[in-house]
Amino acid sequence: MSFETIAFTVEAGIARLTLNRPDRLNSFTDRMHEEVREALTRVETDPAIRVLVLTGAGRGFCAGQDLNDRSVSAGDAAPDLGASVEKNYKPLVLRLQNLRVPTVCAVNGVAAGAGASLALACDVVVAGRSASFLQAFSKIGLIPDTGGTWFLPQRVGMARAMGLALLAEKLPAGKAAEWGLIWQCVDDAELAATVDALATQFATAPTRALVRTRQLMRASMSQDLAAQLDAERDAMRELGQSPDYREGVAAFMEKRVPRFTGQ
Ligand code: T3D
Repeated sequence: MSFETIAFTVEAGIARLTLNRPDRLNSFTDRMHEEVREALTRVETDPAIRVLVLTGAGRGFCAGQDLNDRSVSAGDAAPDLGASVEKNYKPLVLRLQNLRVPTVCAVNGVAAGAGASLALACDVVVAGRSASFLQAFSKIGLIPDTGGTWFLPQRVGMARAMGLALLAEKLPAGKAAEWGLIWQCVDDAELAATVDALATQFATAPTRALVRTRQLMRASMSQDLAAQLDAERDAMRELGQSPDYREGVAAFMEKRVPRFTGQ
């Protein structure tokens, strides 16, 4: 696969997708959306892939939509942003949330606009200390899209979500971790090694169990305890028949490291 706006590699079960337009802080063009879609299709269809790592090239993670592509000159017709969201940003979030493998986001710098929401759509988010999260939307007359209005209140509570969205102030990575917006903030020099260790752990983990866990956690946002207990029962029934469960129990009994296949 050869790409212009992203880098994509697969090695030892780890797919790495790097947004690669550093001069524009990796903001999204239509081309980048197309290439990300293609990479996600590979992740969805290659059974050897056990984890996806998402990051950005250069000093930023992603600054959301490339505003150069949004002509606002007098006399120009207004862009249909709803069409753009429907075609690009909404499917991107849904695909990540439903991906057949766990996702890790390495936030290497500023994550702004849809770029911030994109990071939050991943299962585990680790940020370098110099990174920040910016709900830039209110500065240009928009709302936090790409799931921003869903992720923020759930993670940090309504008061903080509202302040972040309405004031559009940068939230430093350390505070983002303190507030529970992300999993972890590490020193910049440790980001790559921390994410590599996580990716390696996930690449040898019981993938189906991790993905079912993600589904159940998300389902808990919209159903009561009884329904959640039913869903847990169903997942346990399904996973109890999986090769990885057998292997996990066998390895425990034999006091050895399990060799999970992701099945
Ligand atoms: O439109 C649709 O399809 C609907 C969906 C929309 C989703 C969205 O994401 S809307 C929100 C779009 N994003 C923003 O509003 C963020 C805009 N960027 C910024 O506010 C700042 O760049 C940052 C706070 C992210 C970083 O600031 P700073 O000072 O570290 O860097 P900078 O100098 O502003 O940016 C560096 C370069 O990247 C600069 O180019 P230059 O001057 O060196 O040639 C800047 O123009 C460019 N850049 C940054 N963000 C964008 C961008 N170029 C195009 N689009 C961007 N979003």
